[in-house]
Order: sequence, then C-alpha cells, then structure tokens
Amino acid sequence: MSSKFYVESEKVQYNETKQTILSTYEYQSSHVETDGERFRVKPVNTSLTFRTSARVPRVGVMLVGWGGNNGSTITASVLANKLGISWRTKDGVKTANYFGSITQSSTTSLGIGPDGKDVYVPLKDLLPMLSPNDMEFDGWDISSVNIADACSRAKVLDISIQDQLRPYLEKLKPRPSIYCPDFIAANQSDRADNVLSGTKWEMVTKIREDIKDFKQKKNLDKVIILWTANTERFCDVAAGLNDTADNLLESIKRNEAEVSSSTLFAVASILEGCTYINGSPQNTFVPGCVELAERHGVFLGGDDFKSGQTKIKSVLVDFLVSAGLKPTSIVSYNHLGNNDGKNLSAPKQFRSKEISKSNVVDDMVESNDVLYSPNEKPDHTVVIKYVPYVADSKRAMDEYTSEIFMGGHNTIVLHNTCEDSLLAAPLIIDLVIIAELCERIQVKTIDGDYEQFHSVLSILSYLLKAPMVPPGTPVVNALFRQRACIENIFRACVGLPPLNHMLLEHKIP
Ligand code: NAI
Ligand code: DG6
Repeated sequence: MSSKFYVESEKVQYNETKQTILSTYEYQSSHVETDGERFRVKPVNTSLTFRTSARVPRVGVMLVGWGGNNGSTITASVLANKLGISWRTKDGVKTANYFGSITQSSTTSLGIGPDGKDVYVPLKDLLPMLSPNDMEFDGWDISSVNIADACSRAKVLDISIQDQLRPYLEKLKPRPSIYCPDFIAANQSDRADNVLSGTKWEMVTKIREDIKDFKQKKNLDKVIILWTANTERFCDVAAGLNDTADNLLESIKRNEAEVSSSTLFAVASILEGCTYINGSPQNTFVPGCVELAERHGVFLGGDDFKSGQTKIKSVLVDFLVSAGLKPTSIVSYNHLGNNDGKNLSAPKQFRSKEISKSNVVDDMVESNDVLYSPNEKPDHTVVIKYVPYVADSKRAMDEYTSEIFMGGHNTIVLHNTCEDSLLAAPLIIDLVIIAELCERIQVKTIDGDYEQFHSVLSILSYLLKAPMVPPGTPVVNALFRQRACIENIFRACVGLPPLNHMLLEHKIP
C-alpha cells in the first residue's frame, strides 16, 4: 500500500493484506434547539469508523455526448498527459497538464512541519485515488464524427496538440445514442446521424449491452457514466409517470414520450450498477430515478458542471454576505459561440440553464437574517446569447451591487474571457475520481454495520452548479465550504482532524 505519507496513531490501521485503511474518528458537531426565546446548543460527539479500500481499480469512463466540446477535449487532454506531449506556441513550449482539476493540481496541508510552516501534498495523495492517465474512455454521441474530427469541430485545443493526437483519436468513434429530439433544441437535428432505433426499453437494453461490452473489452473493474451531452429541457414530473422507481420503469416499457434520453441513460447505468453523473442542468434525476439508484445502491451526482461564472459567484457572494455587506442585485451576462451556446439559444433549453445558474446564492442569503428579512433575495438575472464567431471562448460579464455602511452602494463588475471547455473538462476527471473513491469508502457508527454514503453523492457539490443532495438535507453553495467538505471527509478516512485554521500552536505562548 504505497503512499506519500502514513499517519502514526492508534486510531489508524493500515491492513496490507486486505488493502484497507481503518480510521476511528470522533465527528464533532452541535445540535441547536429553541424555546422561542433562546437557543440551546449541545455539542455532540459521534464515534465513527471509516474503512477505505486502498486498491485502486481499473476504471472506464463512458461519456454521453463524447463527440462534444467537453467530451472530445477531455479525451484528447488525458491522452496528451498520458503520452507526455508538448507543443510549440508563440509564447514558448507548453506541456500537457491537469490545471483546473482539484484532485491533480491543488494541494492540502498535512499539518505543521518542524519549521512551523504547513506541509502540503497534492489532494490526490491524501488517499489512494485513480489517476486520470489510467482512465479508459468510451461513449455515445448522436453525431458519428470520430474524436479527432470532434476536436477539430470544437476548436478548443491548439492545432499542434490535435495534429499529434490525430492518429490515436481518429480510431475513437462514439457509439450510436438514444435521441429524443423533443428534449434538445431543434437546431441540433443536423448532427444527429448516429442514433439508435427501437422502443425506449430496447434502447436502454442496448446501452446496457454497450456498458458490458466496454467493460469486458478493456478488462475493467468498473465503469462510471457521465452525461456531457446537450442540455435538455426539463421533463414533467408526475404521479404514475416517474414518481417512483417502478412507475419510471413501467413508463419506459410503455415507451412514454416524457422520459428523456438522459433519464434513460441514468436508468441503464443504475441497472448496470454504475455511478451516473449529470454534467448538464436538466432534471434527469426524477424521483423514480433516485429511488431506483437507492434500491440498487448506486451513486448519482448532479447537476450541471460548475466552471467559471458560478464558481466566482459562489465565492464573491459568500465573501460579501460574510463581510456583512448586502448583495441586492446580481446580473450575469454570457455570450458564447460553441454548440452548447447554439443549443441554449432555444428557450426551453435556456430555461434549464437559467434555473441552474440562478439558485446558487440561496444558502448564503438565507444564512444571514441581519441583512435579509425572511423570503428576501437579491434581484438575480441570467442572460445567455449565442454569438458563433467567439466559438468556445465564452465571455461572462457580471455586475454585483451591494448595500454597504450607512446607505452606501458598492458595485463590482467582472469580465471573464475563457475557453469554456478548458474549464469544464478537468471537472469531468475530478467528478469521476471522487465518485470512484466514494465507492471504496464505508463508514459505521459504534454499533452499526459498515455502509456506503447515501446514493446521492452531495460531496460532489464543489464541482456542480445545482448540487443534488439526499432528500431533506441542506444544499451548500458556498464554494469553500464545499471544498472543505471534500478535504475533511478524505482527511477523516486517514484519521486526520478537519482543517480548522485556528493555528493555536502559533498563538498560545
Ligand atoms: P456540445 O454541444 O459541444 O456537446 C454535446 C454533445 O452531445 C454533442 O456532440 C451532441 O451531438 C451530443 N448529444 C446531444 N444529445 C445526445 C444524446 N441524446 N446522446 C448522446 N449524445 C448527444 O456541448 P459541451 O460544450 O461539450 O457541453 C456539454 C454539456 O455540458 C452541455 O449541456 C453544457 O450546458 C454543459 N456544461 C458545459 C460547460 C462548459 O463550460 N463547457 C459548463 C457547464 C455545463
Ligand atoms: C452559457 O453560460 C453556457 C453554459 O453552458 C455555461 O458556460 C456553463 O454552464 C458554465 O457556467 P458557469 O456559470 O459554471 O461558468
């Protein structure tokens, strides 16, 4: 069990034979009650044991929308890293990297070293994690274009990278996919030349065969499926249609029109025991789908990759509200010219994205009743325009107006220009790596049995705009709280305390 560090404590056991790490952990929280006048706060200690399998399996990733900008970019970029390629640009020679991935390119402190300074390691070294270079890629697309041509169509990666990778990428061809045209924009129909036929149940069965085929051909231990296809419109949620697992399965067998492609993929994935992650904003995870995942003990993660504008929003609003300033108006404007922008130029698909981009400050606003009265929210407007010329180079402009001391106003304006898919693609590997690791973590209370996390993997919230959480549990949008959740859960698995930033060792004489 090789690792960059080990923890010396009677509460942590490394079992070389079983390849497990056992960590006995005191989870400290506090419970609050009120009699209407005062709060009564009780500190609570819960003894837990985390058991993590340290054997990193062979993992395959199947992307729905493999030939899109994100799908082709991540496949090419992982290969570029695997091959260690470099390329000349006008600014000098560049080499492949994983910038933008928190597991690969961000660090965490193990503790304080002899010189009194923090000792940092990459987040990927905290526990045995899958390396992106070891991921096998496959997937589906309604467009038959191979991944080399898909990269060229996407216009994201430098041409010299594309030229070096072409011999490998042109052999990768997306599998025919499920196409329910009513769910995505009509302007996508001209690329739909690679589609399955048959009833919805027959197509689910075919997708399941594809998953088995990939697993067997590449000799994989497990497969994770991720939707990075077009944003769909929201589907109806109704009793008898998709409100329970059985009703959803029956609706698919009846070939019900209102079951979307993304939900069909999720069902196929769950029935194959594969974690399914939704990188787009639509309501794929109807209640019946969540129930089906719980029934099969399969993880779900969603919704909608959180790349640029929303990440900044969830930092900036957290800063403003926690500084005691009152954001009163947030206006977020975007224009972009890639195929995502083209699809989002249709009203129903835009509406899905508008919903996912709009709910991202709610928890921060609700946390502060000094600034906001009940049900009061800042004005929050989201605009997206399709401008083909700018292609994948998205422009995001934001204006934040806040009320400050003694009736004053503060307006902050941001302008961000960036290749959208170069921000989104690294999120795909983090989502896969963290979800896969969660499949190897079990936890138990003193007298309970080992159990997995809840099927709805809220630990992925940092990477997703509209985080899905287990029913009845709070949604956290503040970015650094989301990051701390990932870091501290991983630390708990190796018996390290949560990072509290008190640095008392430097404050107490
Ligand atoms: P894209 O339009 O380039 O790629 C989507 C691909 O999905 C296309 O190749 C299309 O042919 C394919 N497709 C559509 N319906 C399909 C189906 N039923 N089965 C299989 N393939 C299907 O879009 P891009 O930029 O790659 O984004 C993908 C998704 O990720 C979009 O929903 C987008 O809103 C979302 N997203 C993208 C972000 C970014 O920064 N690029 C950030 C956040 C979310
Ligand atoms: C227009 O905003 C296109 C969208 O697909 C976004 O680029 C994408 O959802 C990323 O949004 P954000 O807010 O995470 O930067």
